[in-house]
Amino acid sequence: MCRVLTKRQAKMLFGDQRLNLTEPHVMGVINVTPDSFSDGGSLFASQSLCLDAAMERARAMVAEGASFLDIGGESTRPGADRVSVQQELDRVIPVIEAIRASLNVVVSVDTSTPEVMIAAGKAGAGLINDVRALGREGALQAAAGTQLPVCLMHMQGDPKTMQDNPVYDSVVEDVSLYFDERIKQCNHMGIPTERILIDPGFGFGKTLVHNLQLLNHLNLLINKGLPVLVGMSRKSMIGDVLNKPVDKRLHGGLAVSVMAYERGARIVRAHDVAPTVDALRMAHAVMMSD
Ligand code: 8Y4
Repeated sequence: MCRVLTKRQAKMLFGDQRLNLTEPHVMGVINVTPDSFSDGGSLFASQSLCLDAAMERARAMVAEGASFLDIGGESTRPGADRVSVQQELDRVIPVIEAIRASLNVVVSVDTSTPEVMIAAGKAGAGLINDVRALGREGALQAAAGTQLPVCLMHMQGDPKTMQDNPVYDSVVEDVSLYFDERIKQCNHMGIPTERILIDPGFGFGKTLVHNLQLLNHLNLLINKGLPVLVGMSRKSMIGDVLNKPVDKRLHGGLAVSVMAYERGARIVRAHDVAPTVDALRMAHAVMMSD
């Protein structure tokens, strides 16, 4: 059998929940940003967070088989409004608390803000998901203090300008070397490798070709022996190949999610939980046979 994670790495503790990472897991996306373009801000009523709507979506995603729910209060969309720390806390913390009070799921907090990481940890989050890979001032220390696992995502540049002509020598090699550096920094600041997941960051400072190469050669990141998370759901890499708008990208997203799983990714971040769970369960059944 070809293992992508050692036996010790196969089980990972997310707060108080232990997950078996030899099996595929789906992370459902719950945006609590009024400018979110994936849900048209439907979780909001006049700028103020509608907790009931967020909880309804959370319950549905858990029923559909999500292992994680990713709660984000700061949009990374180019040109999105900057939110204050207090605003991000106000959006995200009540949702984390409500999910923890009523649902059996790992709460992932999608944040780059040290204060939010700390508050989310206290509210019961089980994973810190940072698209800036703990790059903000104080983020490494804050994440280390929570004792939670962290997902380090690769991004070239910043959300405002990252898609203006991104260039790499070799995108796969560059991303791989970036993680080696970040993992060293994390270890130095008290985050052990056993608590780190990595994510190539599809669409974050990458052209279509960069995204396709990263997926095709995902093995090179898998080889580091750390759990790999991927997020391609509804992204432009699907839209650009299929020439379809954001609401018609599900089937393309399922195809690339299965490809990522087959190459060794174990957590798939997705908006459409039920179909993604089915696709990965089917792929898993095939891969377990011999
Ligand atoms: C339609 C809907 C088109 C959403 C694009 C998008 C990732 C992530 C995001 C990812 C990890 C997004 C927070 C971008 N993407 N975290 N976050 N990995 N770990 N765009 O790929 O969903 S937000």
